[in-house]
Amino acid sequence: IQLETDLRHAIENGDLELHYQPIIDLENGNSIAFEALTRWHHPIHGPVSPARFIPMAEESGLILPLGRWAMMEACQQLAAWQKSIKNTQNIYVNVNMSAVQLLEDDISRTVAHCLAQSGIEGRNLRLEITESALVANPEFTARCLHEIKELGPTLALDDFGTGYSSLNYLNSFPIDCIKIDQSFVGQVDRDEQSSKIIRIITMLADTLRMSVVAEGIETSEQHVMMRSLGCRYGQGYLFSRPLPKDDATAHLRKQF
Ligand code: G
Ligand code: G
Ligand code: MN
Ligand code: NA
Repeated sequence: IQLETDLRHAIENGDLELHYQPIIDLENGNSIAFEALTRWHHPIHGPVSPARFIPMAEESGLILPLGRWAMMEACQQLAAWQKSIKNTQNIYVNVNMSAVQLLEDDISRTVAHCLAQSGIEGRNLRLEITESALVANPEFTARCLHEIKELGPTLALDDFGTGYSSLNYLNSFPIDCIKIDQSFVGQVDRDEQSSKIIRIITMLADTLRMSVVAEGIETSEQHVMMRSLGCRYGQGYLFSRPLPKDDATAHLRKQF
């Protein structure tokens, strides 16, 4: 409860920070996007893991102000990069969006506000949702997602393969990209079952005209395997950890 109060203050005082993990085109090694990940450095306890404070924020409702802050911050950072670094107009930023935000925030209004304030184009924002977010209230969620898409952003299904959604669901939502969960990627060079599942996911994505991102690539063996299984994009410690914004800026400048 104290931690919850502290998180509320951190949001109000601007004590949260975003780190940015590059998403790589596995064919040429170029960064095509950054996933924004919220970081909290507690004044007493030091860094608190999002695996701890995100669920707490979801239960307490703090995810609404936290989520609005993260989306605005990510959009403004992208706007700053596009202004200061040439030829970055196609770089986009991924922001994680919790089911609670979909159900309880006026999410398309939040998205429209972030785009208007930052000046970035809708197509340069990608929102990541999990399968479980689709299951809670499918009709309402589908409507929200279509409203968001009308503003220009694209949608990625995060942690794919770990949730409960049926394949049937994939087609009922306007999803542009599937992110294969790192639990499959971590096994791909050791376990034939994982590589078969990954192959099926990439074929499915091709059929549905979605792109595929492999999460959690840590070794060059995994990189090679994911490419050969039909996965075009990836992220993971092999390429880069999530970077503080100045390091992400330096990373971009090296490429452009
Ligand atoms: O960055 P890290 O792997 O520690 O993140 C752990 C979890 O927290 C991941 O599932 C990630 O999606 C989630 N997460 C990190 N930042 C945010 C955020 O800003 N909003 C939401 N909803 N989830 C986040
Ligand atoms: O659930 P989501 O995919 O949003 O979570 C992303 C999380 O995965 C972040 O916390 C990020 O720090 C973590 N992550 C990113 N790359 C790697 C990796 O190569 N290995 C591991 N173990 N975690 C990673
Ligand atoms: Mn994610
Ligand atoms: Na994920």
